[in-house]
Formats: sequence, structure tokens, C-alpha cells
Amino acid sequence: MNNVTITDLKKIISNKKKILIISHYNPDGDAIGSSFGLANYCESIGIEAHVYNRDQVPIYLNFLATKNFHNSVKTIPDNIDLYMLLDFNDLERSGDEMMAYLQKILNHKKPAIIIDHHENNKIKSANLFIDSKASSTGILIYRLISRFKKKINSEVATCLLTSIITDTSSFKNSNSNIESFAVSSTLLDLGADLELINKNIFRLGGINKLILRNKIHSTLRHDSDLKLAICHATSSFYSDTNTTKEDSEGIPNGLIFYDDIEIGIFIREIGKDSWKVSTRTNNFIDLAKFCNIFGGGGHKNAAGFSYNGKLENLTESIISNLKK
Ligand SMILES: [Mn+2]
Repeated sequence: MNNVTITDLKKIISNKKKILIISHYNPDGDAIGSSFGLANYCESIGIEAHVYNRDQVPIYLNFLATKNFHNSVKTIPDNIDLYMLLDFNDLERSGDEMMAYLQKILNHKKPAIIIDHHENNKIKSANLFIDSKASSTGILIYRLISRFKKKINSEVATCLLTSIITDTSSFKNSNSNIESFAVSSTLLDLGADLELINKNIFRLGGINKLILRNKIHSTLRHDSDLKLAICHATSSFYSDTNTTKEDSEGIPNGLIFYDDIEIGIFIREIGKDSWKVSTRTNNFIDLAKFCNIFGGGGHKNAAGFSYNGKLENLTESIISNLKK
């Protein structure tokens, strides 16, 4: 494990011919925006760039594109000379197939770099460029590619602005620092299409999504002492309304904009007695630490974990741990 500077990074990339960029499964606007932005910039300076994600690009991000996008390791070409892992720092987050692939790469000590803004890095055998103060991985990609001579084109600028806008929830989250405004302003100057981003990112979707959200919000439980709101969705919520997990994205974040709620928690069923927990706050407590108790992690203001057991036990366990 080795921390590298922007100058090191620039040097590492400069003499490469074919790179592979990997981001986490269930990709969000930052995962897609930063990886496509980096790939498209590399292509513009003559480096062949391939992007891997276990999953397809979510519909609301379909306005972003890149030339070589893979959902299977089988189509990834040989002789990749640099591996770049974006917006995650735990191999598990790349998916089983890519995790096995990456383990081999790292064992063979092939050049790999993690560019990320999450804390608690778990990958020990790669170069690290991690800054948890950065509001998004897109910001880190901007810091890097703005060092190169070639001007950032409008397509790349749109990718990176998408990263920033989605990871800051349009500058509403507490990670919206001066740099995120400054870089956004520069990206607009470079031709980033804000109207296109807003049109796609903030479309609310079909009526089914509204019905799903009503069902989820009807499970709401509020603890006024803890300033906590918890709600959940079982698998039947999605099958009954013909929706997918993407349709419940943003639920925990939405909760903390109400008075009397400082901690928003959304629990989603992922299997029999198996749950995924997403937590959000605005500087009220350190959620990365809290989720660590359950074996998860993330940021201070946005973190999560998985849980096996009964929903009632999970809820009680969350509440009793928060009381501590
Ligand atoms: Mn991110």
C-alpha cells in the first residue's frame, strides 16, 4: 500500500497504452460519472480506456456514455497496463467476478491505483489516491486530468459534473465544500451540460415509483429522542408495484430534510432474513463509525451495512446501539 500524489499519478498514467477502469456495483452518478469521465479523457489523449461495471448503467444515467463498456470480465482485452479502481475501496464492491479477476491482478503486482473518497480502505496491495474530504470521486478525477495539457472536452465535463451533483445531492449534502463549487464552475465553463444533467437526474419516474414510496413511508417509525426516522421495504413492495431497488434510491437522504429528523435510515430486504441498511445524516453523528459496529462502513454522513436476521431484531439493535 502506497499513497501517491497527483504528480505521481500523472506520471503513472502518462506512459500507459491500455487502461481498465472499474467502479462499484449498483453504480451511482459518481461511479458512472467519474469512470466515464476518466475513460473519455484518456481516449482524448490517445490512451485506450476500458470501463468495467458488474451492472448496466442505470436508466437515469443513460445520457452518459463511453466507448468500451464491459459488464463481464470475458470481454476485457488482454495486455491492460494499468488498473484504476474508482469510488470504492473494498474488492467485494466490484462484484464476485471482478473480485476474483482483481485478486489475480494484485497478486501478480500489476500496476493498480485506487482513486476514492471513502474512508477505511480495505485493499492493501494497490497505490492509493484517497481523499475523504473530496465531495466525490469525480472531483479527484478532475484534480488529476486538469494537470494534463489537453483541454477537458464538454463530454468529459458533463460526466464529472454529474459526479459532483449526484454525490452532493445538488449541493445540499454537507460534503458540498468550496472545491465542489469551484470545480463545478470550471466544468460549466468547459461546456458541461447542466440542463441535460438536471433533466435526467431529477426526473421522478412513473406513478409506480410514487406508489412504492408511499408504501415505504407508511412503515416510518420516528424516535424523537434520537431524532431518528427508520423505514423499510420488503421484496413484495417492489413486486407488488412492479418497481426495482433503484426506485427507492434517495429514501434515507429524503428523510433528513424534515424537522426533527437528524438520522434517516432505510432498510431493504435483499433475501430471506437478509437486509441492506442505508443511513444518512447531516453532521449529527459519525455514521461510518456506527455502521462499523455492524461490519459496514462508508462516510460520516452516509454509510451502510448488511444484516442477517429478523427485521424486528435489526430495528431494535439499531435503536439500542444509537442510544449508546
Ligand atoms: Mn462517490
